[in-house]
Amino acid sequence: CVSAIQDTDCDADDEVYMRRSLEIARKAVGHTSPNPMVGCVIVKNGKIVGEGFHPKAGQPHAEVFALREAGDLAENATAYVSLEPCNHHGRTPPCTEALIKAKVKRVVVGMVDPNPIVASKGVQRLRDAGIDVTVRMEEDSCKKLNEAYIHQILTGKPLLTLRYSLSVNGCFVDQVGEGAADAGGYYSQLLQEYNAVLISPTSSSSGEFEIPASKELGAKQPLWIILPSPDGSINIPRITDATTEVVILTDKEATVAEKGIETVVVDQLSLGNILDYCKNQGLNSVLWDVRGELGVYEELLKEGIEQKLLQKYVVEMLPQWKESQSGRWEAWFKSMGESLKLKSLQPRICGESVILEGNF
Ligand code: AOF
Ligand code: ZN
Repeated sequence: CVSAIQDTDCDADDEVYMRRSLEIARKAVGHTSPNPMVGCVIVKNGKIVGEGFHPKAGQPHAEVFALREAGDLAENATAYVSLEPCNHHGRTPPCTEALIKAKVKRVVVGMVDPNPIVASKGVQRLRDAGIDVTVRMEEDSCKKLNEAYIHQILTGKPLLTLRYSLSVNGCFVDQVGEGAADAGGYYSQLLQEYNAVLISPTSSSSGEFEIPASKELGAKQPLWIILPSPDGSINIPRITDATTEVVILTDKEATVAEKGIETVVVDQLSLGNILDYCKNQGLNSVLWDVRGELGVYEELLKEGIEQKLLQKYVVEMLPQWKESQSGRWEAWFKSMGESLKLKSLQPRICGESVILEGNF
């Protein structure tokens, strides 16, 4: 670990407690946007005396819950926080002041908050108050946890991930890994993590496209954003759960007063406009869930790659053989330019599928 200003002695247990902070921060996965996920652990004489995580924007920060639980035991204790404590009045008061008031002796910070209102000022405030501060503990894991928040703060746009499925002979398929193969699998996990899902059912697939019910996903549902299909028609998937949030985003004057689904009309259905809409809804991350042929979205994909609006991909290869159709993906790839280099391939197996994830 490294101190921002000077090296500070690090305890071997520091990493253990920081990993615990990350573990509890993750309890709020999918719920905190536009805020980050943050966990805090307070340790006194080698024992955890308080823990907390930030549950939702507008609610208290992780440090507040952990200090509440620790009570008087926070005095002379060490606080581990996965993100730099804030030093500003936002929806909630500054955590630096709460830590100072509780008389903690040391604060170990996972990563500096890239939010310009905070950006090292929290660390400075704690040091000015005589608190020993260590920064960048398990920093890579802290950054990974909040990659969508960091991306949104630094670029002003939500993080966008492209998802699609392929057969073993390299053709696009409509399905995602299903049933037992996907039990607790990668797709449900994506729906937990992402704040919104972009879908564009075709008229032939809309009846088969069912939005999973909340109970299958745990407490959390992303916002489902329905885009017109490439032929311009707007097709509504089956929605079995009345609590599912769904919106239709279109550039045609709203002809769809579909089953009471909210319809938002934008000037032009560019990826930039779609992401701006998501950002204005306070969303940090968006999953573009493509079923079937990717090539039909050529314009949006070009924009996504050229304007650097697409950050990540998740590709699933299913144990299926599919007759190849026109518009095969090689043609699409050529149109994107062969120089497109993909990074950080992380293959894994989920049920019967192979999942490839990486960055554009
Ligand atoms: C922390 N601990 O648990 C979180 C922090 O509007 P507010 O008051 O919720 O402030 C939001 C900002 O505070 C957010 O953009 C980020 O910079 C920081 N989040 N800070 O000390 C926390 N969630
Ligand atoms: Zn705070």
